[in-house]
Amino acid sequence: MEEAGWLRPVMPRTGQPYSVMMGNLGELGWISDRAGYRYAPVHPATGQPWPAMPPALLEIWRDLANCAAPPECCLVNLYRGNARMGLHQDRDEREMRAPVLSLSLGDRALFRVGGLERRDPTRSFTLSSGDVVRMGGGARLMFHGIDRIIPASSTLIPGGGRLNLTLRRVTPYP
Ligand code: MD3
Ligand code: FE
Repeated sequence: MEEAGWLRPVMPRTGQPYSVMMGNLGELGWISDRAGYRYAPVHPATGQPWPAMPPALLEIWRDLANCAAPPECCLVNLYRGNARMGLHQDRDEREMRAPVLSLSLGDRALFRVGGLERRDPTRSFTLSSGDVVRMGGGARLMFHGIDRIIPASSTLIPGGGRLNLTLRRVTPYP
């Protein structure tokens, strides 16, 4: 993951930094800057392509995604300390028939899922190391977020924290 080039993106317009560090693997990486959110084939700071998608991740997608096309992006989020992710939808992908598959590693997280509207009621779950979440079909556009990480709840990651790997298909397939 070192080559994935950790960056702490900033939010569109405000330039407010995220508390999560991000990196990408695969053909396309998800990035956020003052101009907006988008998928880009190269790292914004270095201009270099993202590292290739590891075969092990393609295999997990093949086994669990139930999708006719391979993923193009693995967004890697690193949560340390008080990092969190506000309630949002994943809607920058152009292929909404494909699910989003998320793998959790390291410290446990309090995960919140709502409905298709921001104001819908939410439910909370704990995500533990090794958990895989598949959001497809009617769940693909549900609002979701990470309220907090439970510190030192795993020893998997050197230095502590939580890694979330999110596999996504971005471009339409036939
Ligand atoms: C529910 N990541 O990168 S993963 C993200 O743990 C993101 O880092 C969180 O939300 C994390 O966009 C949550 C679980 C997840 C991923 C995608 C979803 C839940 C989802 C898409 C729709 C609904
Ligand atoms: Fe998300």
